[in-house]
Amino acid sequence: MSTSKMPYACFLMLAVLTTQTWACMRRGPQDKKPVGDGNSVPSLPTSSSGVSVNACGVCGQPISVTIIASNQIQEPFFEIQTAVKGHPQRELLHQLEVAATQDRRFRFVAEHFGSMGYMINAINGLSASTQNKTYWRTSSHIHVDGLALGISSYIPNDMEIIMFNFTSYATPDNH
Ligand code: B12
Repeated sequence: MSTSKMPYACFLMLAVLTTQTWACMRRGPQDKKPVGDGNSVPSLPTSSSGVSVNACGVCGQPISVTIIASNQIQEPFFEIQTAVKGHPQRELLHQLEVAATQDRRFRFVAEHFGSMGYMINAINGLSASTQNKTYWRTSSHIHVDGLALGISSYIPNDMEIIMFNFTSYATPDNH
């Protein structure tokens, strides 16, 4: 290499080294850091492939919802309630996960059905039954006739009261 080209080559090498060092500084600490504190929208972490992703997926402003699960049709009857406060607005499934973490009675079992996502099969140990024609009907104080979407698709509004009522569909109107 001619001596006249040496400064350009040195400058290029310096630029490459500096960029790589910055990239390492950006990626190193964040890859190990837990994402968010559960109460706030997390900052953009970096995935293992180096692409910036929002760990929360599609989510909005913090909202509060009340979740009630009620069984009044077979013993032992119960009604449980919890307030999920200040979590990002997103699909009901996520609010339900928080409810289950806050209160063990909200532990639930769900089955996945392709593009419709999850259907709730059991809450607080009480399972739906095809034999008895029972299921966990979902509704809210806004949608009193029942949610038209499942828990993987429905996005609650702030201050919405979501209800899971253990219901019989033995009578045709109860879907
Ligand atoms: C029968 C039926 C039910 C029965 C299923 C039990 C049974 N053993 O029959 C019961 C009454 C339990 C039910 C419940 C609900 N259902 Co329903 N159901 C149907 C219906 C009429 C037929 C499904 C079927 O038998 N397909 C044929 C079989 C061979 O296919 P399959 O994949 O095995 O069917 C299963 C799934 O569809 C699943 N399933 C039924 N409903 C739902 C709802 C969701 C969100 C999921 C993930 C799965 C699921 O149960 C079926 C039997 O195992 C469809 C409408 C339709 N024509 O498809 C609505 C339908 C699937 N249901 C619907 C809804 C909204 C609900 C509820 C959320 C209603 C509510 N507000 O509570 C709840 C689920 C709540 C929960 N616990 O999570 C919507 C789903 C819309 C969407 N894209 O999310 C549909 C498309 C009706 C509609 N047009 O609004 N449902």
